[in-house]
Amino acid sequence: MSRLADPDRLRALLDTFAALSEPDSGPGVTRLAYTPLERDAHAVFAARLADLGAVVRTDAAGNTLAELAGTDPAAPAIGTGSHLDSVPNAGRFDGIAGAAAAVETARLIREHEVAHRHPLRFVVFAAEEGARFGQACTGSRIVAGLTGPDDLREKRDAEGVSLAEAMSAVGFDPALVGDARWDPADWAGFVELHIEQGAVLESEGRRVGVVDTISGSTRLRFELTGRASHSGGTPMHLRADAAAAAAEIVLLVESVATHAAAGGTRATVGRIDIAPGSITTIAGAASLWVDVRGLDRGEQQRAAAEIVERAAAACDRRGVGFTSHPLAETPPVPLPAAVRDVLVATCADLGIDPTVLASGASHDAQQVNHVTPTGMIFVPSRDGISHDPAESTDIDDLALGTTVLAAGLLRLDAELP
Ligand code: HGY
Ligand code: MN
Ligand code: MN
Repeated sequence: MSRLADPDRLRALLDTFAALSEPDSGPGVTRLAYTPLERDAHAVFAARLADLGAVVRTDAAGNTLAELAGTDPAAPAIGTGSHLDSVPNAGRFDGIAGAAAAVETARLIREHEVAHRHPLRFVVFAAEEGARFGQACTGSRIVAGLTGPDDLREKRDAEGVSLAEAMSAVGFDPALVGDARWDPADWAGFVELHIEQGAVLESEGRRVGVVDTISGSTRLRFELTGRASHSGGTPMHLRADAAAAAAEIVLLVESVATHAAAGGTRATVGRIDIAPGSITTIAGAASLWVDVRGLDRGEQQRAAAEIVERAAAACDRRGVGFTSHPLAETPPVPLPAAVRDVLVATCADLGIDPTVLASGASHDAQQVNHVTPTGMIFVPSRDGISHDPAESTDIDDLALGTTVLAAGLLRLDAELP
């Protein structure tokens, strides 16, 4: 299959997905997990694959799977895909790039009538982003057996809607998600294409990356209870200021990660809620959401524990109440060399010199790897920006990455049992 993936088709499909965004939600794309818009995006994906002759189904978790039969119906499947939900005010490429690449790969294989022994499955996972409920990769965690009905009731969004209620609202019964679990015997391998969401490829002048490890993440919510009182009448030494405590915690989170022993530890407070939020009232309450990432599991957990310990001490010193609430815990995942090496060799066949690198972001691939050997292809993110409307990837780079994906799947088809 000599022809490169078609940039114009990829651009048109990206535009179609990007148009599915919450009205009046501000700049960029807002298509949150388990919303009607996410379902609309899955419907577009399903229709494109059905037009190519794939057999399409939606599972009990809301994941969409499209299958092109291979020459050996008894063979396990090889898959590719990503996600179509977004963070608020996201860019046009996170997740969408991998879904569009999957559609284009299916098209190339069908148009060129390329024979393949294994069934090929093209998948978009539901609810990959943790932005709404805290837990990332819900759809892929469900297929990996890592999230079950009980987990879905406890996780809630900012409006208090549980994951289970959100699933029900778009037609899925959370009690049945066990039906979506994948059988490892039914799979031979999986590859996800994704934008890098960092600046390593761009800084090295490389157009394709192959991922060797995917960061883990520990996510926490801190609740601070101070004493709301008059900002003029209350002397500085008589305060229990929840906002000041929150500010101190933001800086200690940054400090812990900056001084972490093992490289690859990153920690962020991306959201703070302050109450009552009045210019003339000392904050009586604050909530902080903390995201600790790591390439070394022990260091990730150590950094998270140090953050909790130092945050509690800071609040104690200020007379501010402190509670810590775990939201999600995912270990870093080294991806199997067998798939990684096939992707590197595929790049070599195509005259591409890839960078092998770690992923700072989490991905569905790290959950799928619990079921079947999984690999990841990265395409560059301009200026390393992601989770922002300015997120951008050169469409020719996406086309090149898609060509590596298609060729890589076919090489896996030839090499896997
Ligand atoms: O949060 C992440 O790393 C990914 O974008 N879900
Ligand atoms: Mn993503
Ligand atoms: Mn993301």
